[in-house]
Amino acid sequence: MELREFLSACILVFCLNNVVEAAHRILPEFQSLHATNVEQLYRTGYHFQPPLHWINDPNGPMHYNGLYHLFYQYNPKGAVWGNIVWAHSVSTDLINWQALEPAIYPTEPFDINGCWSGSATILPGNKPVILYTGIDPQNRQVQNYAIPANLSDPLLRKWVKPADNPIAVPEAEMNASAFRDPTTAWFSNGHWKILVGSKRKHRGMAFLYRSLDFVHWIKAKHPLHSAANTGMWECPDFYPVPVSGKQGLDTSVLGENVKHVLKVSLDLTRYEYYTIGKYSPDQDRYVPDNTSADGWAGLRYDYGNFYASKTFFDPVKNRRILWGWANESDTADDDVQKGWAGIQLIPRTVWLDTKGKQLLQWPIEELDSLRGKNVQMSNQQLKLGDRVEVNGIDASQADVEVTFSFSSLDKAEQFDPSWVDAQQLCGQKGSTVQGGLGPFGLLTLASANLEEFTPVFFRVFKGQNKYVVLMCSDASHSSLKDSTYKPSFAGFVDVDIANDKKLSLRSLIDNSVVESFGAGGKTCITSRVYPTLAAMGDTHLYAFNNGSEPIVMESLNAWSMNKPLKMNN
Ligand code: DQQ
Repeated sequence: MELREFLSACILVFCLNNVVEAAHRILPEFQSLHATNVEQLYRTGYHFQPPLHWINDPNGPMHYNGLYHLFYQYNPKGAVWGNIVWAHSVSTDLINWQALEPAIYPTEPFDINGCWSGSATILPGNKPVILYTGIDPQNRQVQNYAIPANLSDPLLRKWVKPADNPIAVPEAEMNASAFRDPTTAWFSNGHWKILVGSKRKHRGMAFLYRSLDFVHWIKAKHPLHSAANTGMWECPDFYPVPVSGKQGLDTSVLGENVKHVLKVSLDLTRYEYYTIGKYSPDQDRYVPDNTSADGWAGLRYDYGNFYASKTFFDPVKNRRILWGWANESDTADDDVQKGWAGIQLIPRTVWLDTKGKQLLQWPIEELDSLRGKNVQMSNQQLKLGDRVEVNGIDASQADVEVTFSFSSLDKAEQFDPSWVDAQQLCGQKGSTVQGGLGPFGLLTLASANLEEFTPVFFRVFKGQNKYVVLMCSDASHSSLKDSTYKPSFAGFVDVDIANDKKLSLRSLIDNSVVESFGAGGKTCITSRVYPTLAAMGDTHLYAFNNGSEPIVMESLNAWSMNKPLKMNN
C-alpha cells in the first residue's frame, strides 16, 4: 500500500472511530451549556488555560508597548466548540497572564456568525492591526480587520471594526467555506502581503493578497503555494528565519541569508506540516527546498497533539515564538462534565538547525522561572529491564531534562525500509517490547505498579546506510479509562547517532499533558492523557531501559513546576 493510500485508510478509520474530526465537531446541544461545575482533576498547573469552557487556536500573538498579547478562539458559553470569539489575555513575561474581556466578537454582518482565526501585524508608527476571518449571514468566510479603539490604553482592551470591512470576500469560483485564517502581513516591493488558507477540490493552497494601504487588498493571480491532495489549508504561517543563529526576524525581513518557513494546518489529518524554502519577493514565489516532503508526510513542529499554531516575532529578545493548541483526547461528554476543553501549549522559541533542513524548538527560557524543587541524578547505568525512580519532586507537574548515552550501536535492531510511518512503528514496538538499543527513556505520569504510564522514549535501528532513531510518546497505557483516544505518537529524529552515541530528552509534564523535546528540540511530541490512579497523588516518574544494550543515564535534572502567580483568573 502506498503511503498516501495508507494515510487515507487511517483517516477513514479515525473518522469512523470519531477520534480525529475533519473539522471542529459541532454539537449544538452542548454549545451553549454553561459549565456549572469546573472539574480540577486534569486541569494543567502551568499551561495557559482560561478558568472554564472551550478554547482552540491561538490568535494574533504580538508584543506591543511592553506587553505580550495572546488572543485565542474561545466559546464563552460552553465546553465544546461554538459561539466563537477572540478571548484576550496579556502578560509581561509569557508566564503570568491577566484575562481581559473578549477583544473581537460577532457584532456586524461581516462577522455575525463567528469571529474565526487570524493574526496581528504592527504597522509603521507602532499601530497594531488584527486581520481575522468573519462568518457572514450567508455563512461565507470573509476577511476583516480590527484596530485598537484607543492606542493610549496600555492593555488595548477595545477593538473596533471599521466600516470598510470586509477587506476580502470569496470570489465567484472560490469555495466560500474554505477561505480563512489570514497571516501576519509582511512588506515587500512597496506592498503589504498576506496569505489566506484555502483549497481547490483536493488541492490545499495559500492565496496571496497585496495591499498598498492595508485596507484595499487584491488577490494575486497565483497562490503563493499549493500542494495536491492536502485538502483545506488552515492557519497558514509564513516567516523568515536566518540561515544561521537562533535569533528571530521580523516578518518583513528579506535577504540572502534568510530562508522562509511555510506552515499549514491540514484539516483532513488535523496535523500540521512545514517546508523550508526560498521566497522571491519580486515574483512573489515560494519554492520549498527539496529536503523534505511537501505534503502530509512532511516535517512537523510536533508529532502529537499540536494544531492551528502561529508564530510571532518578539522584538524584546529578538526571537520567534511559536504558540500551538492541544485539543483534549477525551470525549465531548467528558469535556461537558469537566466544564472545560483545550489548552495552549508552552510557547517555544523556533530557529533553523545548522544543516538548514529542519527547525529546532525549545520552551521559552521564561518557563525556568517556575522551576521549584530540584533533584539531580548522574551516571546511572540502566541494564535490560532496569527502572529507576526519580524521587523528591512532584511528578505530576514537572520539568525533566535527561541525557542518555551508550557505548555501542551493535545491538540496534534491523530497520525495515517499509516502516515509513513512525506512529505505526511505535504502536508495534512500544516501551514494553524488548529491543536491542532501546527502548529507553522516561515513564511519565506512572502509577506505582505501572497500571498506568505514558512512556517517552527512543529506539535506535540499523538502516541500510545509516542508523534510524525513533522517538515515541505513547499514550496507549496512559489511563485505565477506555473511552479516551490513546495514540502512540512518534517521529524520527535526524541525529548523527553513530558519532554522538547520546540522546537527550526534555519532558514538560503537567497533569494531563506531556510535552517532549528530543535531541535539543529536533523532534517534539505532545500527548494529552488522563491517568486515574497516577493522578490522585500517586504519580511517579521513572527512567527505564528495555533494550539489551546497557544505557547510561549521564545526567538527569528534574524540577517540580510551580503554578504561575497569575493565570487568567
Ligand atoms: N479553527 C478556527 C478556524 C480555523 C480552525 C475556527 C483551525 O478559523 O481554520 O475556530 O482549528
